[in-house]
Amino acid sequence: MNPSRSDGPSPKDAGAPVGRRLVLAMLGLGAAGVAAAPVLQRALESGLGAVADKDPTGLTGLLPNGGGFRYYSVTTSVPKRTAADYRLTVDGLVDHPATHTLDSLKALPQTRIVRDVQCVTGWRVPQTPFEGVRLSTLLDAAGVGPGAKAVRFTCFDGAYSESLTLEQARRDDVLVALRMRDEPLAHAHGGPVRLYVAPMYFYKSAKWLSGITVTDSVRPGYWEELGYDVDAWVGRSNGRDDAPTV
Ligand SMILES: Nc1nc2c(c(=O)[nH]1)N[C@H]1C(S)=C(S)[C@@H](COP(=O)(O)O)O[C@H]1N2
Ligand SMILES: [Mo]
Repeated sequence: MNPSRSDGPSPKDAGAPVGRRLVLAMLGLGAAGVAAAPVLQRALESGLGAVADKDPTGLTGLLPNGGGFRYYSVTTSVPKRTAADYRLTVDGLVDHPATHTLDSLKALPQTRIVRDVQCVTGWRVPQTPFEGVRLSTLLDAAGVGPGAKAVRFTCFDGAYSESLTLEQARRDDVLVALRMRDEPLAHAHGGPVRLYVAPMYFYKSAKWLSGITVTDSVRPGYWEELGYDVDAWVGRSNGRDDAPTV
């Protein structure tokens, strides 16, 4: 890990220099980033949390998340949801609003996709399997109403949000994912259920998914309010070839 490199996801990284210095100092104490990660995690959950709440510094992106992934959360802590208490609501401009449980999602047809994961800050994890229910399946079951143009996603971290146009949301490679790397989706990766938008930068893949709302226009998501592109296609240069060429 190179602590001098600023690879947090936020355009507002410069906003909290004290917090960043403190964390970089802590990272320097560990023999490696991996050793420092629990220290950083504890700091984020206690004192430093005041600085990192909503993580405007992108500090959580310095945390390794295994297998080449970085851990991202815009909140300092996220509640755990199990099969017993997980719920996913589908509402908005639909004929049949629905509430899904983990078991009801598991009972639907599952699709497995293996693609590269690409964070907009530069890191990339090749050929990562994700598996779950096509978002289009849930939208069709709910019956998308007239005037619907977009889909908004909300999360049980209480802060993150994302959006897609209806056309994007209906793509075959957009999943409500229950599994990653052929295992149940771990909490750190947004489990038990996250969105997985294969052809776009990973910030589109909202973790800890709790709400799908069909809307009449695209409402920019959390990072998009802070300057990220709403249309987050990963370019052909990154080895994907199915994004629109417009
Ligand atoms: N709820 C939520 N989802 C999120 C984020 C987040 O901060 N909160 N960060 C996004 C970004 S920028 C990335 S790169 C990935 C990171 O996923 P990972 O923690 O599984 O590596 O989650 C995306 N989804
Ligand atoms: Mo990211």
